[in-house]
Amino acid sequence: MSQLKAIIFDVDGTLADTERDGHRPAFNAAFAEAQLDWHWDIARYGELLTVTGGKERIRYFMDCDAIQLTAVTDETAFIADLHRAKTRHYVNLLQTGAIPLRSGVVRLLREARAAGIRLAIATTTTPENVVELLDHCGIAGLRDWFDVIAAGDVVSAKKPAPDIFTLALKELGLRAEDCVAVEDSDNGARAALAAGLKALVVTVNDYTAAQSFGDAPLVVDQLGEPGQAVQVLRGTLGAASWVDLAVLEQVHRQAYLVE
Ligand code: XBP
Ligand code: MG
Repeated sequence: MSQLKAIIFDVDGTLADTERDGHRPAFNAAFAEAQLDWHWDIARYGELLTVTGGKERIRYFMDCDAIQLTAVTDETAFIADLHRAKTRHYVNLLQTGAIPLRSGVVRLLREARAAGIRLAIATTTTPENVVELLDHCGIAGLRDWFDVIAAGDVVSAKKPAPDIFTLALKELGLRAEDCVAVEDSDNGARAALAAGLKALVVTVNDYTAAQSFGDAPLVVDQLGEPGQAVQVLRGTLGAASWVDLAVLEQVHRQAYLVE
């Protein structure tokens, strides 16, 4: 078993609660701008989150509702244009600083850096969404804390396929057993596990709390902070009261013990 060398974070739902009040309104703004009478309410968006990736999610919605736009000759180009508008709306929102990082994220990132543990990102979302989130969350230079940002269409198969985690590992120059992954969703957990990242911590949110997360050894409601009680849904924090670096090291040790 090797030492823990890096932590690979998902972004949406993990670093920040971006979906309900970030991506969702940005999709709706793009639909309105394109004069489509589509509106994704909170519940419908939760169903659509089954599919990762914004362009893939739009196509899935059109398929589910059997939507055929007679004026559209090239559906792929239409979806790409609509998605570009969505990204513009989403980035505009991020630039207002409206989306904070989740509880415990900055604390854990700082602990990891202090211990010489490297940081990486493996996400489905569009790369500019990641840097704009990191640049506008109130921590100067945060994007530079990450050695690797693997994001979006650089892989052909999005989560739950392992590809984005495999790419992050390759760019880190590390093996799965050198790392811990932090995710928030079943799709993300399945992707991490399929890439061999058995040391996996899941921090759920309202959209994902009832999902299953494969064999993820630790599932909590948040990373937590001093004074904020963490609810443990699976596994144990040991003597800790929130998810600190020692907890990640424990998850890592346990995951790669010889069976
Ligand atoms: C995140 C996503 C993303 C965002 C939208 O999945 O599914 O698609 O909802 O981003 P994960 P884009 O957290 O599992 O990586 O619209 O930029 O694709
Ligand atoms: Mg996620």
